[in-house]
Amino acid sequence: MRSLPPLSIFVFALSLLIACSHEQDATAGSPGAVDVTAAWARPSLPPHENSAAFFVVHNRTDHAVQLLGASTSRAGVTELHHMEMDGDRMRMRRVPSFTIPAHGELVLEPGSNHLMFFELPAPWVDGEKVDLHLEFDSLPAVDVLAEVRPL
Ligand SMILES: [Cu+2]
Repeated sequence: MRSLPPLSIFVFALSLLIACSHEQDATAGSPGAVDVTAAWARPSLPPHENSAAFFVVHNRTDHAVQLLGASTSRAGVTELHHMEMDGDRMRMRRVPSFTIPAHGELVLEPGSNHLMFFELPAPWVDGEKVDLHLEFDSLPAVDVLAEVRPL
């Protein structure tokens, strides 16, 4: 039986390392029961500096999952918001959680569900990335990076 030459062991180890670091690609979220994709945020707007973030949560489990809360190092306050038409006005309200159905997805997008940020220590500008920490009821938290771009 032939043993592997050291180089191929090295290449194999390297490919494992690359696979692992790829899985930790923050913009794609952690692989597993819940995936977060397409995360982005709008630039903050003066004079009341605030912002909003949007993404899609995919639930790969057999049970409904609740998104209970979120935070970022870039804002003092993060809230879950829902926006809807009230007559001819758009109205925004805070909600305690979002539900991601079993084998379903939750879409956060402008004019609907979103994360809302207040008390920003510095403006959020086009092209930078903002860290988001998402907490779920029955699963480990997920960290993603949201790219800031215009609405
Ligand atoms: Cu809002």
